[in-house]
Amino acid sequence: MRSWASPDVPRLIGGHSSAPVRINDSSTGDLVEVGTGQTSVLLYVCGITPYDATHLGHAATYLLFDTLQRAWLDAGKSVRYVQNVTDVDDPLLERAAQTGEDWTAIAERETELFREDMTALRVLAPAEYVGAVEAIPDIVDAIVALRDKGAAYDLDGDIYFSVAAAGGFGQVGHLGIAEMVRLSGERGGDPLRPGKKDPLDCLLWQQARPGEPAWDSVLGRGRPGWHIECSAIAMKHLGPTIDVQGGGDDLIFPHHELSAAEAEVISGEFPFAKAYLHQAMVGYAGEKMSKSKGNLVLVSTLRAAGVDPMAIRIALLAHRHDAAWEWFDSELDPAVERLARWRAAFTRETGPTTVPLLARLRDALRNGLDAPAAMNAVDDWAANEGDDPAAPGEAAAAVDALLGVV
Ligand code: 5CA
Ligand code: ZN
Repeated sequence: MRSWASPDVPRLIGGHSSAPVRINDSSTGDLVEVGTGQTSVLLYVCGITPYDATHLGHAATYLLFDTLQRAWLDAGKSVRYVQNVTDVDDPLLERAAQTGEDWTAIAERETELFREDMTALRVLAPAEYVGAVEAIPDIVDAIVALRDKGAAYDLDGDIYFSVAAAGGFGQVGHLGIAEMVRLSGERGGDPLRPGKKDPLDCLLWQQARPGEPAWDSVLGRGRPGWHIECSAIAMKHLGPTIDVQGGGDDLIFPHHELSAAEAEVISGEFPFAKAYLHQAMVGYAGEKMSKSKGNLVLVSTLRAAGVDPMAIRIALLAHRHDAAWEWFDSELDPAVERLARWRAAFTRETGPTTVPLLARLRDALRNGLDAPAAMNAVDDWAANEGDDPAAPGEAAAAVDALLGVV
């Protein structure tokens, strides 16, 4: 699939030599170094299911991984970044059935709108942007590999992954069985289906159902399950193991747990990802912002109303990624004002030296991707006077490179 155009990232002086990049690894709860000692890092982030437009929760998630990449790039690493598009799945087909529209038309339209939103927000693009549909041959290969290893079984024509085959199952979310069963039922699984060997076993291949899209394969005619989509795409484009697997924290279980388990059985290597990074859920009007609940604030609506995408970016980055937060419409005005203050400071004749600013930006980002703390450093620099004529340009470049705001 076509990706979108990445913004340029200015190179800053002094980044490479200093401190490691640390993130909050959700699988251990620890602040862990990622990419230390490596010149190149591998990142897989779960993409959208394109049945509705990008809301601020999605945007917050993709901005988190944008911030991680900026921290890595500043540390002198090259990043190999892959993202998927779940362009065939139940929610998309259900939406098509409700509206009478063709499911492929919905997927194409909403994916294009997502690209436009990401471009406007200056989010770094994946090198490989891969749709589930185009990945079906790779997904089928992955399922065959699982079957060859005795980790898959047939149930009335559908093929299931057997969690019993995965020694590392449970190591992403560390949840109890009852909690996993509950979440699986809420998030696209079928724990109660009779005949499964374990309630947590998940669909790998669903045989063709009347009125649904299906593809011919050595597994019979059907369509892929959700978790194996991401395992197969990540392994095909990044290899058997990666540095960071990411998404919103609603994906920790079952999605990332099962994607990792499947990849680990296929490769024989544990863990699939050295670290897991998640964006806590963004709420609105008292509930998780979600396409299915319809309580949405869309990036495209704000853009159409004339809001500067950089103000949206600032408003979202003002929240830490590791605690759930709720969006209030009243947050936009202060973000617009903050952006104006920064821009005025970047276009001054002179300013205070940027040495402390760069140190604070790097310290904040390299220790848990603390964008709010990084933005406070910019506020402080902008509020001070100085006589360095190079400083405004240097500060603008630093804020562009590390926070993506211009
Ligand atoms: N296609 C799958 C992943 S393979 C999917 O979850 N798609 S999605 O469109 O539902 O979500 C896209 C990304 O946004 C996911 O990483 C998801 O965890 C994240 N996300 C969804 N809702 C929110 C929210 N309210 N706050 C923060 N992130 C969210
Ligand atoms: Zn995924």
